[in-house]
Amino acid sequence: MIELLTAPTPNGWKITVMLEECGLPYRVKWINIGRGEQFTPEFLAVSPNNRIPAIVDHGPADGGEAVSVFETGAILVYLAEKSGQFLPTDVRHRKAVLEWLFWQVGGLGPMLGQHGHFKLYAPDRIAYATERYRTETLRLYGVLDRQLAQNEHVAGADYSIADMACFPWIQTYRAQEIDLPAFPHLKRWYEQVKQRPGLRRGMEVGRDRINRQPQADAETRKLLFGIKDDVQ
Ligand SMILES: N[C@@H](CCC(=O)N[C@@H](CS)C(=O)NCC(=O)O)C(=O)O
Repeated sequence: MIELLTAPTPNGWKITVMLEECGLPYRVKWINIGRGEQFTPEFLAVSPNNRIPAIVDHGPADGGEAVSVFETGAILVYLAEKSGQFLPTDVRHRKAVLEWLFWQVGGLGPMLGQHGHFKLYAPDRIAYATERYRTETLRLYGVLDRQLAQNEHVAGADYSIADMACFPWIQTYRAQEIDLPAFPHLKRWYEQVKQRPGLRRGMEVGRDRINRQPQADAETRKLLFGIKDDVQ
């Protein structure tokens, strides 16, 4: 059994999508990041970077004691290897999936995260920061659009953990005020993979728990954004 420590956010949904797609049994332990549960010693023992998601595999392949994994890229690779799905084993296709997976965790996620932060949550509107991250977001959309003009899926012909890493972030396009139809190949892919039953189930996990206004609460602002309201 896989124990998933998570919250309903794009990074969390990468893993619920993979767990639904690959069919490994799992149970969810919710971590309320707006209340600081990512800083408890129990959570830090499995996720020392105090970020969700993380997993604990209580039935690892070697039959030994439970294995914990943090960082979505590492979790996706771990689950792909455990289930034997969504990460090809031949050298060329495997390296393509890893390239796009690392591109997502090192670029698409962090840049869209910063764009969303300055656009939606920052206490002051800082035009330079918003514009800088918007420009980078649009550049990354363009990179993905060109890749999907040549390939059915993010890392080539087959659906893989690279698609699962990208989808929950692209799904934020409305909040980020990105014109998806301006990226026709990306839009084609988005509409196509959105039909997958496993992906749909994974994206539904925790929907009723979403905090749509994290900036509205002083304690959450302090915990998530480091904003201390008493300091000017
Ligand atoms: N690089 C990390 C990013 C994870 C991440 O940023 N998680 C956010 C939620 S989407 C989080 O846990 N935030 C809690 C905090 O900032 O204290 C990964 O890919 O796992």
